[in-house]
Amino acid sequence: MTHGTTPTIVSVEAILVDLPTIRAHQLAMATMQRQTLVIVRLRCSDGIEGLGEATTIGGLSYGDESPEGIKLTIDTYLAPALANEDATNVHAAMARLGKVARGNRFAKSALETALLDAQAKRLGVPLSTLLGGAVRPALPALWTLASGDTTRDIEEAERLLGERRHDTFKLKIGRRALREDVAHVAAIKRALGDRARVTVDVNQAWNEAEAATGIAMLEAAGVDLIEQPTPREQRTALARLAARFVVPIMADEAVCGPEDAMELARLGAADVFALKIAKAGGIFGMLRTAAVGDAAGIALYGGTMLEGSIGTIAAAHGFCTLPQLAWGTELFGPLLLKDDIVVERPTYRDFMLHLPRGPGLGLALDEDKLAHYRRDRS
Ligand code: MUC
Ligand code: MG
Repeated sequence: MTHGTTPTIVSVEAILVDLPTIRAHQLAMATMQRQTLVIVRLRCSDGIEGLGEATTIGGLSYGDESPEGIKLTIDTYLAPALANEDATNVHAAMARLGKVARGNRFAKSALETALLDAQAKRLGVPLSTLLGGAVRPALPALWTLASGDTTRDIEEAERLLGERRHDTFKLKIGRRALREDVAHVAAIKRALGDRARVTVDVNQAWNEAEAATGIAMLEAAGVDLIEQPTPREQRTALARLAARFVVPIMADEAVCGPEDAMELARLGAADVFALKIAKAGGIFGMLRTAAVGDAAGIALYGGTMLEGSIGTIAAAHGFCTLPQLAWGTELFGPLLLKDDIVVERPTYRDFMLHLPRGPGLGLALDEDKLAHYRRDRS
């Protein structure tokens, strides 16, 4: 409930935006030729507008929420619940959304970002300041090699190393036969040597026996980190693999919020947690997940759903406040997109993503680009 001149939420718009990628991006579960962003514009009675983003990978092939479903959920259930509510109280607004909708973490994350962006703009501070302050002004950001071709991936890595843009490369495997995948990774690691770290993401594609074989070979090839080798539900399999190998095992799909983090920590199922604001239902859920990881002595990593600039910078404001972030981030989403819908694209230099310094997210929409790329353009 609101009092006196407290700014209220006037409207919430969810917009589907289709952006082309710079090249095909091949993952175990999908090949992306474009990315669909769900952009949220939250307008307040004091004229302030907050932006948010919910983005997933390959329709419904990665998570439980699709872009179209996220828009429907926001339009039908979440936006009406926020109408005329206090725009300055993010926790109260999110609690209200928790009452009208279970789950739907991606949609809720976009709305939480928009509320935080608006409130930080209102206070005239960067979003990270509203969260308590950044402990690092920039974040290490890796790049994912996923063209589907080993030679092309090596050329891409060499170019990005030369430009001092990325010095860690994540390879998406689990799509081809295990030995083919391992040969691909080993060839890239051999070519890059000690000049770059190489990690792999299997996106749940292996069973436990395949994973045991694959991880042994990847460890021998010098791979630095193995992400989500087995299905997310199979936590004890992940625990056995984590106990068996020296190379760190990272949970991604298996760890969404703090409850998952507790259970994985109890089982000793992961050495590293991949944090994502979308999986956790927002920045605050991500911070709570991180706190469980901290308490359990689990290293942290800033993950992505391959969001565009708005979702990426929202995550960056959260990640830069974490006490530890031992494995850096993969916040390269905007670089995978050919074009953008913000006026000033995020800055990547010296292997880092540098945070904008303006109030809120520090981003402004490019209205012409938005009009051009929105799915419902007339
Ligand atoms: C994932 O599963 O980690 C992150 C980078 C990338 O290429 O895909 C993702 C999603
Ligand atoms: Mg992953």
